[in-house]
Amino acid sequence: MVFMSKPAPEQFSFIRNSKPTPFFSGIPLIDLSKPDSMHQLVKACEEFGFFKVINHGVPMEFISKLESEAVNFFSLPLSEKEKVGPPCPFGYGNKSIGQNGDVGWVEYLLLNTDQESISQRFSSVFGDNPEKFRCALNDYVSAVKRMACEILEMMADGLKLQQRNVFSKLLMDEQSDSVFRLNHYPPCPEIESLNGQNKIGFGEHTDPQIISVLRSNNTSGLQISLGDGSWISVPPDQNSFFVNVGDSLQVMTNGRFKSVRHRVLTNSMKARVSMIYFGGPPLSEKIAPLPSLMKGKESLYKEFTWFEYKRSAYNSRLADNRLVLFERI
Ligand code: GA4
Repeated sequence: MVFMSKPAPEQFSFIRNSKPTPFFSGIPLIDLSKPDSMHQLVKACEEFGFFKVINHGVPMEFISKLESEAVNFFSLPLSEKEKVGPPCPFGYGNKSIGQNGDVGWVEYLLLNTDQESISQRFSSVFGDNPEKFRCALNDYVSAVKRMACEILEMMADGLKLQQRNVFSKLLMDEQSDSVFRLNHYPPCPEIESLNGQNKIGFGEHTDPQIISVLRSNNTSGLQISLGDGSWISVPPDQNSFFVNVGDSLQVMTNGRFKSVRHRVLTNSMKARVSMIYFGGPPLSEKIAPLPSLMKGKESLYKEFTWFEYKRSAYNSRLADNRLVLFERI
């Protein structure tokens, strides 16, 4: 049983949707066991900034252990969960997203990927065995990070970059500013009574980091924007991962890869649980288009450090276009 206090309905956004958006069958599928999929990977990042990954090498055991830890946590009474909130910047959050007034039909845990801080802060809610949660998180994050680095290296190969670790080294750096997020979207039964309008679980946005790797249970909800105002629903697949290009990778590729706008709609029947690794660079890292990708073209962006971009992003509203401030006019 999950406890969420009833929110005021007028706080939430709705999507006018007389017919449910059909599932889109054209989402690029990348088989990591095939080295030649690097070209498909580049095409997917150019066209959608989004793709699905199979044969990913992350043990199913790691995935199910962390999922069950997450489900246990979200099943605790609200008062218990709030002991590890608010998420400033890490911890439990409920409906409120970020610091600037965004809300969604979601509760979540935001964590840094530095394992030390986790065990101390979470011992109160993980009872006599906070180690179990810490281990599940550590196994999962290490395996997903490895996969993210492999994908980034395949991208570099596909882009014919000399240094195949040009992107992955930013995640591998000890100072990498990566974030991990566990989301729980409780079923939202009011859906029926709102004339076909869906309540927003997590509002539309792009991710500021380099790459995001998402795994969810088999409940639908994720949608990606095609950039022309239309949204497509991503069929859930609990055995695969979904990968997004983030704003920083869009900048490093001088706009060739697209940071995809995405959102999550609520489901009337089933809870959705997702876990997302956001791979970010060290705070002091300078982010700018790679010279070899400019091919005589002008840089579309001003150079910035990840610290500067992150500060600006965290001062923005979820749906804002955060890169505009860093575009060259
Ligand atoms: C989007 C990607 C990640 O979930 C996140 C989010 C962060 C938060 O939830 O605190 C932000 C959002 C995300 C971008 C704009 C700001 C900051 C909420 C928000 C309104 C953890 C991140 O790094 O940026």
